[in-house]
Amino acid sequence: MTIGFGSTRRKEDARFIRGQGHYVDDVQLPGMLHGAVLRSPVAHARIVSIDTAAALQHPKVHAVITGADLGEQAWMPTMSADVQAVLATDKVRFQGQEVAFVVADDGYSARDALALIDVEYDPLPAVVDVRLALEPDAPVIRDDQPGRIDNHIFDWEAGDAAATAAIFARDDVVVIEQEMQFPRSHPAPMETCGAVADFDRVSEKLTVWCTTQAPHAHRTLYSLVSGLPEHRIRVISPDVGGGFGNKVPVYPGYICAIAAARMLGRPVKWMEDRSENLMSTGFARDFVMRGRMAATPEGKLLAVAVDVIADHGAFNATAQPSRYPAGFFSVFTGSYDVAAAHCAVTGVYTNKAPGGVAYACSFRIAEAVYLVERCVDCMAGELGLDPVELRLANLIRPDQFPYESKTGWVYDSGNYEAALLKALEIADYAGLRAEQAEKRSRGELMGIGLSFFTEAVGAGPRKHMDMFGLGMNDGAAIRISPSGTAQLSISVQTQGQGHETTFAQIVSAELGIATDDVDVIHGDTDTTPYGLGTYGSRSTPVSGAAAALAARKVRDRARIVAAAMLEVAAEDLEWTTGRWAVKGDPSQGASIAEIAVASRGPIELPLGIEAGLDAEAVYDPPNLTFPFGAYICVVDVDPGTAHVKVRRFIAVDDCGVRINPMIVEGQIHGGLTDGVGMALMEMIAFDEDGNCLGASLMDYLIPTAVEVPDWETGFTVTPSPHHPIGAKGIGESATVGSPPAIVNAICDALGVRHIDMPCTPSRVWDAMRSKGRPA
Ligand code: MCN
Ligand code: CUM
Repeated sequence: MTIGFGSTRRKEDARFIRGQGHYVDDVQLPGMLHGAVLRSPVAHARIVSIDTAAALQHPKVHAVITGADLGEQAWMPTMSADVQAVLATDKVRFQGQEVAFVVADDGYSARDALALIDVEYDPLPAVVDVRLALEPDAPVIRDDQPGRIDNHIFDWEAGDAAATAAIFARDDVVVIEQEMQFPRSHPAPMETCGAVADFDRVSEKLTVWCTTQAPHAHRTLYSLVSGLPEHRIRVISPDVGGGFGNKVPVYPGYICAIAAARMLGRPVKWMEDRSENLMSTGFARDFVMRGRMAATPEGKLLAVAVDVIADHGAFNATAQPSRYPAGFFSVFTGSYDVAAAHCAVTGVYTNKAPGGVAYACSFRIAEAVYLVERCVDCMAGELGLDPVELRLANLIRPDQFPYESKTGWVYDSGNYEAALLKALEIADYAGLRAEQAEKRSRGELMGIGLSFFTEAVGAGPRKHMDMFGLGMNDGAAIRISPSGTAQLSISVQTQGQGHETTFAQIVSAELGIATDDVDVIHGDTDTTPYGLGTYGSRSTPVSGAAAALAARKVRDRARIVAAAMLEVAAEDLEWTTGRWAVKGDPSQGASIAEIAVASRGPIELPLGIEAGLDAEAVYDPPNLTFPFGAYICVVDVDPGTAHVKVRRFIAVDDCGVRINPMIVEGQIHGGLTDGVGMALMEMIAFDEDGNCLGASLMDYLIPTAVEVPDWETGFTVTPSPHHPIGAKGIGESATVGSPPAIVNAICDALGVRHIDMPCTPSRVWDAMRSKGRPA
């Protein structure tokens, strides 16, 4: 029996390792039909006509739905104040865009019938390069918007432009400038996206099983799109085979399944295949950044500035809740105490799939950390300082917390130097530099790279964010059975993070009952309290806080009941894990289980006290939590093939109080692996006509166990001062923090200033050639 925090085994694995997980594609309903999406083969074209007659003749086809059939519902609102086509009516705007939806008896027939739909396209030139998209003669992609004459979406800035410019203008500062790209990448979860929609014509209730990280938020959007009242929509997110941000947005396929189920009066299932997922669903990153940094010649960082061109694809469907069009990018001053900072971000339409935040990004912090950590290394090179030395001299000091950044974020707590020193010690940094010097003398290319990151997770305070005007609070409800076991329902949705275990541990720690005696209910809007879902590593910071607060309410109620049981005043009782006992006489007391039965049993409860111990809480976060970490990467570059081997990777993370250190470790291992993918191999590439070149996992490479080292991890614990249990999020830290460490290591190995991700052998080869290698 285990109680409270610690590395207990994951409850959910009992079903997963037996193959008993239950995913959307496992849902089978009587009379269920199957849908398939016809997608555009071209990136940009006017639709002249769509002829569905032959497809409708297919003996197993029940319906062929086009944008015209959807009427007003052919467009849906996005989370970034834009609209997105559910099914294209006027034009197609990216390769893979949804054009029609076929419903048939089975999935094979539905896909066969797609080939029978005859669409006449009038091709238009495609806009692929985001830098050319703003040229005056660029074709206008979003001519559905009245009066639009270009591809510009937004300009957004943060920080103090004048103060920053004044520092750059000083003649006693050293300035570096570096252009860099964070390429378009893909979360590529194991399970692709899909939905089963079922509409009961009698009760007018819609049930949607769907691959979503945010069931309640999706319900709100389905209500907006379908016109059905929210209480008549039930969204069930069963087991989800990985999300990584891919399953935050609402996709046209979901809406089509819902529309078809309502039209036909039968359940409709839609599951996309791997290529569809890679071509059309929410991408990540795609930032072209020009960073500048100013420092004194002695190495005091003074200012950082960045201009960004953000490629948002054909619709601005960035699924993030902040009031800022570039999400949390304005944390780009990172972990350093600078005097001034400024960023300017321009969002642009191109003929590519929509998206923008996904892949464990913390809403653009991945881009922000990459920018600042690459700039710090460029500056170290410029000043002739060791990158460790420059960082140690400029990290925010422990006595500066809570620290207000130059762009207005208030970092809750931190002890940065301790984390960095710990990483240096695990790595034996001095030893590594000695080894490198020796290898260099033999012509071997070994590199050592550092990064230090600060994350901002737990969206979030109303000051900075909302979703469709809804504040980002999350509920938790606890029901205590008469025998003292508990069911906790939560609004967030696990996709592999282990919530069934860690949320049970939170209740267990608060009430002193065994983790096995707490079951977690999630992923069903009919049985869980409202809340906005799992992304931006917000489950622990927000929903975890709600669970702890609900448990504390249970404890408070238990105290009153215990006082009645023991015939003492409530104030005379004290809590020792699991029990209310009389102060000074611990033998006189009652456990939660004893109190639970008494609360429904024969004793007389004080006036106004309800039977049972059930309680609910809603948590409205006063601030984000700011986890951080220090990473060190060691690479060897093969001088003959330019292949990069990540030989060692040391990660010291601080996410405050850790509920389940084993799960935290697992999150870090996964995130570091993502980082290797992004740094070395992942990129969604397009040819000049806008054809997606990475529509299969043969072309879009993701890392495997072969490409990654045995991770070496360490930790420090700096609790969050405002979180009920002092925990900060961890789910995205390693993905956000690791890419710059790897690129910094490669640059260090080659002696070059910069190389863009992904650092493929051909790019590394070119960089080697620029340094006169091979000799
Ligand atoms: N945890 C803990 N102690 C802490 C912080 C977290 O024990 N101090 C535990 C949590 O209780 C939870 C897990 O670690 O079980 C991750 O918690 P948290 O940091 O709150 O993140 P979320 O649960 O909100 O997960 C979201 C995050 C995001 S945004 C992406 S993207 C990502 C990630 O999680 N997607 C994942 N990790 C993933 N891991 C898996 N297996 N699959 C995904 O799709
Ligand atoms: Cu940015 S990917 Mo996660 O927030 O689901």
